[in-house]
Amino acid sequence: MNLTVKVIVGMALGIVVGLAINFSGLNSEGSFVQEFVTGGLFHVVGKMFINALNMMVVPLVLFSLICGVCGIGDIKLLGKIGSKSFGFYILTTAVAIASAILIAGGLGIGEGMNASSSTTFTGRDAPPLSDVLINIIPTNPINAMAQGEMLSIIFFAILFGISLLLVGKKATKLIELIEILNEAMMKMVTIIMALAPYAVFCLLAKAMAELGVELFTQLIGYVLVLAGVLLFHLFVTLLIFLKAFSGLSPRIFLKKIRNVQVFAFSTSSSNATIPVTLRTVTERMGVNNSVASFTVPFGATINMDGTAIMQGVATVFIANMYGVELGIAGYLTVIMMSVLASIGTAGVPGVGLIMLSMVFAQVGLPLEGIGLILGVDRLLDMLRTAVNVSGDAVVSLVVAKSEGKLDEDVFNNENLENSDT
Ligand code: DAS
Repeated sequence: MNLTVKVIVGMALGIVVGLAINFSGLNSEGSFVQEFVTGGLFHVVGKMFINALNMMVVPLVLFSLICGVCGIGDIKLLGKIGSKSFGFYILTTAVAIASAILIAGGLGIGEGMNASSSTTFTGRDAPPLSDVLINIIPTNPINAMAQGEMLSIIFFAILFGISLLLVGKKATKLIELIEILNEAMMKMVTIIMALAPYAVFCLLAKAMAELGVELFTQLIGYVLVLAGVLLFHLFVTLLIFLKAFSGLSPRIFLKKIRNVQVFAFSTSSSNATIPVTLRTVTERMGVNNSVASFTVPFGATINMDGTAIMQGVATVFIANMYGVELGIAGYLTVIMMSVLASIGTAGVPGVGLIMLSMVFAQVGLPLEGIGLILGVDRLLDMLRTAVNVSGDAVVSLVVAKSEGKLDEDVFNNENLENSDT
């Protein structure tokens, strides 16, 4: 049984057991069930899993980002193609998360639950944006890593990666070592995510026992709003962006990108989809390999519109659930953190959730809130990964067109089948 199915089973069992405990009244304050089951076993297992996710944030971002920057290969590549694709990737991700926060905030998902009344979490005020910007540059990078100050870690990792590129050939061995460390971190994520079904069961059973059927309906609202914003970004925002910046046909794009989206959906991994994305944008869409060979792997590392959308919707949902008032400054911090988090997020299953704990920590939201959405995250990871890779393909087309490296006859040839299909 693959992990996705196991997580769905864990989620379903957790909901059923939690609601049964809630309806039976067994979870009353001081009862055996409340003391040793929901507040005991389920709380401990769930908390240990959330800690394990949080444990991965610093090493994953540090090594993934240094590898992403060093993967550029040649500092000169950071020239026109590099800066254009970086700019477009950041733009689409920022638009993605801003639309997510506006739509989710406008719909008020998670409001009225006041989960903090049955738990001990209280949000802390988000730091002023000026402090956030000043603290991007760490006075002590090691201390920043020890304290989990992610903006400082991201700044240091990008600067360190660029510095390694400037060192040149002498740095090859160190870059190879960091690539190995990055691969080890992703294997560690895979090990941790293998425990997700059990953690999902415990976290959802505890939450449902405490908050009852209303949490269930709130979770359905979260899933529907998140799926809606993801589809809005995929079929509206990205297509408007494609038409506006390249003049290419959105209809033909959607027809040709479908096999890539299906592969990304089934693997939940942008990295695993790179070969399929590369073949599709070059063979079926006419992007010259000199552009695609940079923009596609670069996008798989730093561009995650779907992940940023999840982080925006989840932040609104959990802030409302726990009655934490983030305010404009708080949400601007969330937008910046999510854009930066998506830069530091490797394209493997479940990392978006790990980065979410970084966003929550930055604005003072309770990490335990992740436990409420963990159960449905695996399913949503499939959809948001399909959105991530679609964004990579759109920016590859826009950059290739602007560089005169797009064969439009190939793009417009609707009969061109791909070796993948
Ligand atoms: N599954 C990640 C990817 O490969 C995205 C995520 O976890 O949010 O893009």
